[in-house]
Amino acid sequence: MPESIAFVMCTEGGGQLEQESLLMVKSFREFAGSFQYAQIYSFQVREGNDVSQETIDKLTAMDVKHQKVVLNTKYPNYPLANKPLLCAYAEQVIDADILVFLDSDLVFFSEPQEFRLHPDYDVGIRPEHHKMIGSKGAADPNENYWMWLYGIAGVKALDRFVTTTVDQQRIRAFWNSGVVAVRRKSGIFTAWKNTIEQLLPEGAGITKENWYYEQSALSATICALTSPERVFNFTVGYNYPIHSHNAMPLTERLGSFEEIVCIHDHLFRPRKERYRERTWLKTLKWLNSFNFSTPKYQWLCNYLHEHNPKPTFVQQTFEAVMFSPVVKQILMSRG
Ligand SMILES: [Mn+2]
Repeated sequence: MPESIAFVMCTEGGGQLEQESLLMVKSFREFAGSFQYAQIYSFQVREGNDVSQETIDKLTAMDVKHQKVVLNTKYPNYPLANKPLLCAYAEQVIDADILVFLDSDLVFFSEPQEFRLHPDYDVGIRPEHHKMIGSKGAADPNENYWMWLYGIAGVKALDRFVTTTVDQQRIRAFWNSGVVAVRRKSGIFTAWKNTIEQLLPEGAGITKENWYYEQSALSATICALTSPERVFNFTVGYNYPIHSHNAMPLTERLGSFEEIVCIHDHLFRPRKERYRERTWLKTLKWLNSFNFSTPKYQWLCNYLHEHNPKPTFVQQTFEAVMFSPVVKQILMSRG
């Protein structure tokens, strides 16, 4: 019998997350092939920022089971804790062999076959895109943090490294938590919760220092619970950092949405300067060596056009200049 698989996501109101969740699910139901009808669970895990009834109705219409379960009581001002707390809960209550956590800011374009983890693997994941707080080893300024974290998570073997997908740095295993598949019985999600609860003092708010705790805690937890050969590295089309497409080495770059399984980016995030071009349009218009004429590219553009405010006159004028072939050429060649 094939192993059962369920998908888990987090939805909150009060920002872009609702819109992101709706697009993610819409694209999943449209393009995820044999997973198209798979069970998707959405949770709101903090008080406040309730998901609107309109969004709940839309999620329900797409066969998503949405629930409010207040799990994040210790860190009401640290939204990133939602993820490990929710994943641990899902691991306890959802009866499936494989659980896949999906960030809301993903868009799917084809069947994510690699989510069906081979029995040889306990977890499927992608390396982080950029080094950021990562450590290259003993001489790295971030090394102290990782040694402290390893002590908390119980990491014994210190020889686990990955190469970041965009800036290509060899660093201590640091994976991106936007797309994570786990074999439920391995207990990785529950252990992740334990790690973050030891790392983060109750009541902590988000700071520059603790911004990556959630993701590094997952990485250390995976290192503590698995041997290297039990971790499956998803191929490049998974969790594709579309905003960094132009900065990626050619070996990691893909040329169209037809080749990509899912992209990862905040396409609904507004720019601070509202008179400037729209974020999503800039992301999608400036992709180097990318096929803009495929049906999937059109599908995404149409969806975003429809679900974003109409451009103001100033934006429209600005965009006409920014995205004109000549200006685009000049700006893109400067990176
Ligand atoms: Mn994300």
